[in-house]
Amino acid sequence: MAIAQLTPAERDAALAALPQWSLRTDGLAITRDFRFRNFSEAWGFMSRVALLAEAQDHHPEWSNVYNRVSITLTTHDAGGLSGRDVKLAEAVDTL
Ligand code: HBI
Repeated sequence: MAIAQLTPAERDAALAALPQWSLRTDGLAITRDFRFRNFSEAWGFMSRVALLAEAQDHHPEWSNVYNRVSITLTTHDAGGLSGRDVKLAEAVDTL
């Protein structure tokens, strides 16, 4: 399914509302790094994000090292940032 990329203006507005997230240098994704008290808390967070991703049918690119989780959001079907990335980032920020 073709999904529209955010325009630069839309992208900048979205990022302004997501101060914890950073725009990847290529401008095609947003990223955020998390640090938890231990692996168990990190894994619990990832489990909750996984449920959000399934509910939104939009999935992160992510890595976990012990108590750290790095999340990258981009829309493969759009070849860059879309509203789906913003929506999932907003939901992750509520956890
Ligand atoms: N997740 N990040 C991301 N990007 C996509 O394009 C995407 C997805 N999850 C599911 C999904 N697309 C489906 O709509 C397609 O695989 C059919």
